Amino acid sequence: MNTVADVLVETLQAAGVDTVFGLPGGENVAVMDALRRYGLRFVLARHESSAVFMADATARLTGKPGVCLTTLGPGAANAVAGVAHAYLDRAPVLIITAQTPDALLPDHTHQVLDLAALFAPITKGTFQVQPSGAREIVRSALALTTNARPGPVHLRISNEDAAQPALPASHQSAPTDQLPALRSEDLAQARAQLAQARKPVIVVGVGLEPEQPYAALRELAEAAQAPVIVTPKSKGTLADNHPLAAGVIGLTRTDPAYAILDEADCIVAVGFDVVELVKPWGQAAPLIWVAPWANVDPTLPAVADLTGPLQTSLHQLIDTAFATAPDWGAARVTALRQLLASRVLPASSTGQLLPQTVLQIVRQHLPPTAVVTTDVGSHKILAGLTWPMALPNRYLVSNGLSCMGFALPAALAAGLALPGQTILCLTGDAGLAMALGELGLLAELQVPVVVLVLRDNALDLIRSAQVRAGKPAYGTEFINPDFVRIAAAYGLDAYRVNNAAECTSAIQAAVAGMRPTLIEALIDPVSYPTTPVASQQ
Ligand SMILES: Cc1ncc(C[n+]2csc(CCOP(=O)(O)OP(=O)(O)O)c2C)c(N)n1
Ligand SMILES: [Mg+2]
Repeated sequence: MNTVADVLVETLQAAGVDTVFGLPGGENVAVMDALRRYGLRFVLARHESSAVFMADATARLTGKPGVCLTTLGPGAANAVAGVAHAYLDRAPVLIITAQTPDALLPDHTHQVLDLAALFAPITKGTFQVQPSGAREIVRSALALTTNARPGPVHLRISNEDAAQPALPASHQSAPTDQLPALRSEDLAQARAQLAQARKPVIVVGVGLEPEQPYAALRELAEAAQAPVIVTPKSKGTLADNHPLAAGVIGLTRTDPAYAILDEADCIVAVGFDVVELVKPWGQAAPLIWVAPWANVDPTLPAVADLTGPLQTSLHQLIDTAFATAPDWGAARVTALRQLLASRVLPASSTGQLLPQTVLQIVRQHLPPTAVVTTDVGSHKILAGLTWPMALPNRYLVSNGLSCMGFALPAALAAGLALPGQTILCLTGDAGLAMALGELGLLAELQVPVVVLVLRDNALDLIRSAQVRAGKPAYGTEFINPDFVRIAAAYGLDAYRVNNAAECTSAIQAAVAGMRPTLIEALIDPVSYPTTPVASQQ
């Protein structure tokens, strides 16, 4: 008879899961052995939150739920940042932890934490897997990760229960979110609003995955002549060289694309989630809500809620009789682009590379299909605002939570999900330090990840906040190790670059070699968009 562990793994396999990321403890032995026997790949992360980031990246790139595993108390606690990321970045991730057997409680307290309470605020649900109804609970937990607004779901299972024979359910299994149906009055209202708009704008967010209605979205934008504004997580939805691609919001309070959004007289929000914005949503223009989940948590004031599959809703809007002003659309986007192109970067006083120069050189040598992952800090804001994406769903970032330590594990998972694809992992020096152990996993996996660390010996974004507040830098500068020697010790190719020529040859070698490579770029952060301008200090 199949054990609970067998049933758990069979159910994952039936859902198309072939890889589990994690870091096991002694209480996971039965589940680990089932993973081995059923032939699932187990990827041993060096930190539990890395495993969750990897599960998220896998989910985004494969369209199937990502799965990770940790032990009880300490492993689960270490996974919290990752799970919180999955929660606020709307990632369909199943997190399986061990737990102390019920029979030992309450007298046994070693490593015992209330895991349901720990995960309740940062998951869509947390459930115990027991012999009775094991298959049903795993199946419905997996379904819950992707249902309506995606997010993480937690399963806990003791080693003792995992080794028991699985039994059919004697009780109702976990509920899934229900999606309200598209209402014809909302549709009519949306079309009427769009038909009278002179300056429509489409705002796109994280919710396009996994449905990927990119073509329908482009059709609607072109039919309406509506500029398309994306969030960091939806960069590339419309190729950045498309005449209607108006840029990104969600990085700073003054992202340039707000200039266009603020002029809109009708906003179509497609898979949009304000969790990505650093400032509260305050747009006065009438809003049409188009998403595969209900307009709740928080509810945006909307004239129409089109809730349901995106493709269906978008197609219903395309044949509206639009009345867009001739000087709107591509003309308005061109004007914004010209304004941004006319801005002059400050020069480096140290003679070091500007981050803009590094990114430009690296971009020139990367294949257009490359996946880009970024960490969190000044470098993320620069890349989010300026890195052009030609393809959708190739730009991975922690933005709802904005959690440091994301970029490297996400890049590793991308390397596994898309074999043979070059991956750029753009990270700050502090963010890399948080995930440094994963260089060991990179060396093991031998996926063609280029780790580009922008070394400024600072938590630059936080130091900038101090300077902007009129305070001196304090607790935000640090001494870095020699990243090149560390990478070399892991067996990776590694380069330090201090000028454009060195940067060019390093990225050329990394891309040609298709081997894991670290490039340490010594940069002057003076030109970051977040660096306070001297006259304003
Ligand atoms: C886990 C986590 N801790 C702290 C922060 C707050 N934080 C945001 S950016 C930043 C600085 C990151 O420094 P670095 O990785 O060097 O990037 P830089 O800003 O220098 O480009 C910090 C501490 C965070 N977002 N995530
Ligand atoms: Mg830094």
